[in-house]
Amino acid sequence: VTPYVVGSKNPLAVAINCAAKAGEWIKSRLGDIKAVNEKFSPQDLVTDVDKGAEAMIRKLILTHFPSHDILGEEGVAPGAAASAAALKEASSSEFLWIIDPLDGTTNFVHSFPFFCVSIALAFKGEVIIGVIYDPIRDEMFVAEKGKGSYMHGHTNRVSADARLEESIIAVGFNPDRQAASINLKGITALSGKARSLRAGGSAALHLAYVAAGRLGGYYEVNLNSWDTAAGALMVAESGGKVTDTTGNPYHVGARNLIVSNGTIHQELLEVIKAAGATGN
Ligand code: 2AM
Ligand code: CA
Ligand code: CA
Ligand code: CA
Repeated sequence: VTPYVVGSKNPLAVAINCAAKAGEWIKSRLGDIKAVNEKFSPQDLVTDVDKGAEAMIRKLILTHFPSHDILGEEGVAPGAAASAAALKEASSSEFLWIIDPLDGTTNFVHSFPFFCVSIALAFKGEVIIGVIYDPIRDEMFVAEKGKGSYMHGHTNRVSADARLEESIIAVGFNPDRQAASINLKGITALSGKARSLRAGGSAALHLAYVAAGRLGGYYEVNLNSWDTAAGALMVAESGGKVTDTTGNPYHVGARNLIVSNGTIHQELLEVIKAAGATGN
């Protein structure tokens, strides 16, 4: 018996249902945003759709699991980082849902079709379920600890790229100014080494794409747990590797990540270290 199945309620079904419902609603609001606000800067936006999607997901989760805790991006003070300490504080029960109702808000605001809903469930601090839904392509990426990673019935496997020079690596243009300059150093170093780089603007979707073998890896500093929790499990369950930028194993409080198919992981770590772009 899996420890997280409470009575007849299945948290994976709830996670998928939440992601599908929120995703469909987000898609219906594309080009119909009522309010766009800047959190700290013109690079850091929040809309009524981010808030509405989070409210929808919270309500659905609590209907099924009233005793569970929920950490969502729009439920914390703007700029508050989901550090390991903050996560511990947010979680008084054994179950903590970690949600990003809309990852890729800037894309959504500009009708650039690359954004997703990310929902993870952690049990005693360890992520056991991860769901990432792209409503534009109707792609539902699902991972369960120890049981694999799937997309619409297909098992996800990371890419077979043998070397960094055969890989497409995703990177991020983080809205935080200090983080952006560190990321740029990493990006510069990677640009000569990888086959090509992509910056899609959604951390969670980058992780799902590494899990699905569409990207060889992903590097970004200054992420939050709601960006990474679902996707990190997904990459691991697809046979890939997720560490912090210095090579330590992933945990939900990790802010600076290197993610890969496993084979090219050491190469990525070395490039980022040599560039002084670990962010640590
Ligand atoms: P968001 O769309 O949920 O805000 C873009 O490079 C990525 O950075 C997105 O996943 C985006 O998530 C995230 N992001 C946006 N603002 C951020 C911030 N202030 N700090 C860290 N990450 C952020
Ligand atoms: Ca945001
Ligand atoms: Ca995010
Ligand atoms: Ca978000």
